[in-house]
Amino acid sequence: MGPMDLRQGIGLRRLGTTTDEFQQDLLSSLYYRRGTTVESASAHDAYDALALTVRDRLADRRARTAAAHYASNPRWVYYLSAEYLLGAQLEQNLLYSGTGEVAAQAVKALGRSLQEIEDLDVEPGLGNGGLGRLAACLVDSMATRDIPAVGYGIRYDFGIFKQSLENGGQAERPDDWAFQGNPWEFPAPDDRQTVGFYGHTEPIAGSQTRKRWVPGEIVLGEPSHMLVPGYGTETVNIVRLWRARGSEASFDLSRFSAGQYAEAVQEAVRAENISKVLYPDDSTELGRELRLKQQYFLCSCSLRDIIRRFRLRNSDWADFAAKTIIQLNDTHPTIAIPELMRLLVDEYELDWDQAWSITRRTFAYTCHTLLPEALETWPVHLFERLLPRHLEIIYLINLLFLREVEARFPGDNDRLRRMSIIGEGDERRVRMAHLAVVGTEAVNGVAELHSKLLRETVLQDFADLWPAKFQNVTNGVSPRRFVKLANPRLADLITEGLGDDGWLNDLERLAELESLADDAAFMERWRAVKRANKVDLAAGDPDSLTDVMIKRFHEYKRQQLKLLHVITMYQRIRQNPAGDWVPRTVLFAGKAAPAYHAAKNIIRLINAVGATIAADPVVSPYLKVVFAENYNVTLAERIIPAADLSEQISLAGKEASGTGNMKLALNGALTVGTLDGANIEIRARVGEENFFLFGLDAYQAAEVQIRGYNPREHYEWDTELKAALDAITAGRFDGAGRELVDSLLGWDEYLTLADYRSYLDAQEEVERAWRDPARWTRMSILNTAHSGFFSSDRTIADYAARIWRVAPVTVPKEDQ
Ligand code: GL4
Repeated sequence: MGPMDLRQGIGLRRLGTTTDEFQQDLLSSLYYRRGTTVESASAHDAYDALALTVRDRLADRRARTAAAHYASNPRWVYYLSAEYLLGAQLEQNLLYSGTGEVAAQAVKALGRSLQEIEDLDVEPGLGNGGLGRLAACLVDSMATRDIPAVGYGIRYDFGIFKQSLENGGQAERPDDWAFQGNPWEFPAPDDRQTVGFYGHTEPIAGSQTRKRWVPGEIVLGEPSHMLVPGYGTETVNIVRLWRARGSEASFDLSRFSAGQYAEAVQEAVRAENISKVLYPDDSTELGRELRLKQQYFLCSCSLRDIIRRFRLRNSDWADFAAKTIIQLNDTHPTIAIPELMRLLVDEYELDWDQAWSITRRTFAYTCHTLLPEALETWPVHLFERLLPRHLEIIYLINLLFLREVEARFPGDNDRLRRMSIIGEGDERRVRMAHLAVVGTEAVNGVAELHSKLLRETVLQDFADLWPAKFQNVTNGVSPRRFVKLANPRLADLITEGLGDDGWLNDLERLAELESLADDAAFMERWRAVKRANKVDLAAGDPDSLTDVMIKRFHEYKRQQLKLLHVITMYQRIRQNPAGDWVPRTVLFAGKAAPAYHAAKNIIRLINAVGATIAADPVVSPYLKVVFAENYNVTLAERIIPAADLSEQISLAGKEASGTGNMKLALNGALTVGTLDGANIEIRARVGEENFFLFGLDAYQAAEVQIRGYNPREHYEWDTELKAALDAITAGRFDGAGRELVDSLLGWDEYLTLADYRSYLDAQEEVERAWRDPARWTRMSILNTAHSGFFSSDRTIADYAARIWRVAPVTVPKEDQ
């Protein structure tokens, strides 16, 4: 039986493609799977019935994909990530299954509009920010590029918290995202895994390297998967998410019978806490024990699943690395390296050298940061207690590794100390980034500058030792989600301009728009699209310059710099109300980690400044500050199409890449930015005349810090800067922001004041361009035209060719 016969082989009918057939299936889903009728169906019944009906349209492609992959026994890509920000599923799956139009007709039978039903879609917020959304774009592009792949992650009960404003400050509520159930998910209890924690190790007679680990706690990992369809292809891959459960033995029936109800379930509760909640920190590391438990839980479950899958088709461990590549999304899943060693050596009885050779060829590591506070380290004593066997394995890996270093650089003890996997400070700590570099075949940064700085700074010693191991793979974004779904008006205009929609999976074709950048009729329509998107967003006057800064709140990203600009604009307008001011709507959105007080203070100040301006009849006609609550993928999809100006103003050398910068440029926003992360590559492609550059570059910034930076000099010298800071200190904005001023004048870690004047100059250039609509529109079209490189399809092509060395596997069509 060929793969195309899967359904016929078991006598199943094919699902119809007409509206009538779709409607029949929809009503059938409602009746048989939701167990209700049209008359009594709730809105959620309608949502679920539609979701199931759409999901069914992908199930056959999934079955054919699995069969084709199985038959070709390829090298599989396993993406290990603690975070996935998948975004809303219904609209995506309607698009990827080509059922959007029939569904819009068919739902009328339920007495509801498609829009109404889509509004019920809750996005699984299983990530913090850029890193989690990147994982989602990459799995989308792996499927689109026909790469056999599985994304592994954690099915957190609670995703990233819901943010609201209370008295101008951030308040957090838990995100019970699957409260209404999740129709997109297929539970697979048969593939459940058992994971150990704590306990001790025992020697095994006759073996030097093998040990028996006797865990003190046992937890079950139950997988479920969500479908990841490719666009314009048959492939449907999966993301497999693990949820922790107590074993049967974790329920203490005797205690329950004795009326000790809380005690009876305490062990089960402890187990289930592992996948209870996503840690809400982006680019910082708190070092909590439960976090390490989450990481190990993800890695142990996933590796056992990977091995199970390998053994379905293969019998020789010598083939493992040729059939398996495991990409580590940052250091969070690095514990997979000693875990694979443990499984191979202790459980499958391979000798150490063979196991190590397999392990090193199986893993690759992507680093997503340069910030020291984001580089994970764990106290040795914590490891010893939680994962005693893994610590022994890490010690042995380290010993052998340091011997290798010693052989290359004899007598260089300083180097040994710097490179060791164990850091010997006040407290001995396991350095996960070092372990990740030592245990992998390839290490990559996520933009040119970032990869270069990794080699020159944090990982310099490792780059000296293994220069060929270090690579760059510049990030990318999915044009399906961030243009087609988010910005249908622009997508239609592009398709019309190019003659077809082939650009959706061949994004470099956007370059063909260049010839339309001076076409008056096209330019007019381009402007009309942006305006209509602004009307939809309804954040401010659609004719004002919509200036957006949307990202996590972090001092290195410098929302405070944008805010100082806003305050200066406010003061200028007040001083000269009759001036010829460019009306602006400044829109901020983003979450701050709940324990990150400095970031939360910036949110508070933004809202206080916004309120002051709104209450000022002189300034408010020209300037409006909006804080959009609860930034997530769904909100990003509304804001990005409406943006005129994209704020990418991190201190150079701090933002590894950025991906919002790509999404905004792709949607025709112009960037004001520093020479940081992928901004550099965006500017090189869209042209320096179409990008507003300012600020110190990464090397200059480092030099300023080394020479000894005094922020007060800028304050004393720059009267506008002084006036802005003094206004905050004087309590002009409801008293908010004084801690910010103290930190800016005290040390200003991210050189905000040093870049202030250059930033304001760039903003004047922005206004000059804006006053000339033809010039602005041309620049906008050229930004879109030259952003094709930033498709995550290109990113995946790079990983596939240079890191994974895998080729696509074509899934046959149904009737081939
Ligand atoms: C991040 C980087 O901060 C961000 O620049 C990058 O675009 C993203 C994806 O590579 O990864 N690293 C961490 S940690 N969070 C991020 O968003």
